[in-house]
Amino acid sequence: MADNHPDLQEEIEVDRETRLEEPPMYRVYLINDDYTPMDFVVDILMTVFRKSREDANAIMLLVHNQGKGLCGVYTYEVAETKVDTVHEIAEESGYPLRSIMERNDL
Ligand code: TYC
Repeated sequence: MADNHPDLQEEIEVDRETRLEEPPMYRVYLINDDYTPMDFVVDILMTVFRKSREDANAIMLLVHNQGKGLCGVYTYEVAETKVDTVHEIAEESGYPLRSIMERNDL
């Protein structure tokens, strides 16, 4: 496919070289549930994901209405720590709030 398109081939090669320097990035999402209070989710977004109250509120409503919502994009270790921190704080408080991470280029 790319064999017939020199520009595309070049882009793919440049992309491969770029990947050697840039680590893969991971999208971290919050998942909706019926039990975690909205205020608790807003607090998580402000403390764990460093969002303003306004952004935190908008993301919380998006998750509530659409099932999941993007909280940030991070390197693997940082993303994993965010997910673990959400689960630890939620469990401590007795809420079923879940967070997931997905590789950004998949
Ligand atoms: N759906 C929850 C409620 O109505 C609020 C909520 C939002 C829960 C986002 C989880 O990730 C979540 N209390």
